[in-house]
Amino acid sequence: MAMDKLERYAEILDGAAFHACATPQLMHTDPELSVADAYQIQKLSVDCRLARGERRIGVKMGLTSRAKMQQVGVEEVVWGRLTDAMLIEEGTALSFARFVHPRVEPEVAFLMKAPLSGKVTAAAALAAVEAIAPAMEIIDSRYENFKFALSDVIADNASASGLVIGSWNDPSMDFSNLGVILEIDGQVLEVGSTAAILGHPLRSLVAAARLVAAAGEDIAAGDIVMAGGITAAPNLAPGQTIRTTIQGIGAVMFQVEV
Ligand code: OOG
Ligand code: MG
Repeated sequence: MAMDKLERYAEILDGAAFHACATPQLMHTDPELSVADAYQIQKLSVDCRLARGERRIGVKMGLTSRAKMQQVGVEEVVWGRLTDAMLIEEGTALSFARFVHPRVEPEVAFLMKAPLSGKVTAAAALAAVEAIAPAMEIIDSRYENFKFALSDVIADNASASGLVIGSWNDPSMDFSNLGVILEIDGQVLEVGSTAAILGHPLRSLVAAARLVAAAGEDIAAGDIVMAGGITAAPNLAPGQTIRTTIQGIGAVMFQVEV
């Protein structure tokens, strides 16, 4: 696809995120939009954020669990880019107005102490991890009705919008199969296990190293890597208090302003 068209799509998606205003799916006008073009659009749209002064802080993996794939009807693992503007301080109240139609996902976050790139083993991936934390991602598709196909969601930076990270833990514990609870206003809405993430959250990190390298970039020391949603993602609404608890590694919470 010609560069000017990729740039135009990137600007449309960046504008939709910036103004919290939904836009039609790219694949409605361009049914042939390839995955490679979609990742180019993603990069160009995140470049718009960087040009406004945002800083890259890591990457997110998406659609790494059955529950997530089934919820959105896309059966491929995807990745996206995270910036500091997406970071939400634990325990803070966030304004609903900055989102189009946000959803929340219980996740595991990795903090990297060494770079990771290309085809790596799970042991090598683990050796590059400084710490793991319970986390939540706020996803907010920029497409109307939260509907998209594979290339759409890739171009839209895998719906990346916000992330909240709890306390960091030593990664030497076995975190392959920890119980996960997502509560909204004290009611348990979703339960799951870290094993829902490709069988083991480390597999998501292995996949991240490969996919990010394929795009000519690296996971760096100090980066955050979000491993992907463990359960289906419920809708957020004003006034809610959201908490995710992961067995053995702690809890993380935030509120949505009334
Ligand atoms: C795509 C992003 C999915 C995850 O953790 O699976 C994702 C979406 O559902 O909008 O972030
Ligand atoms: Mg996610």
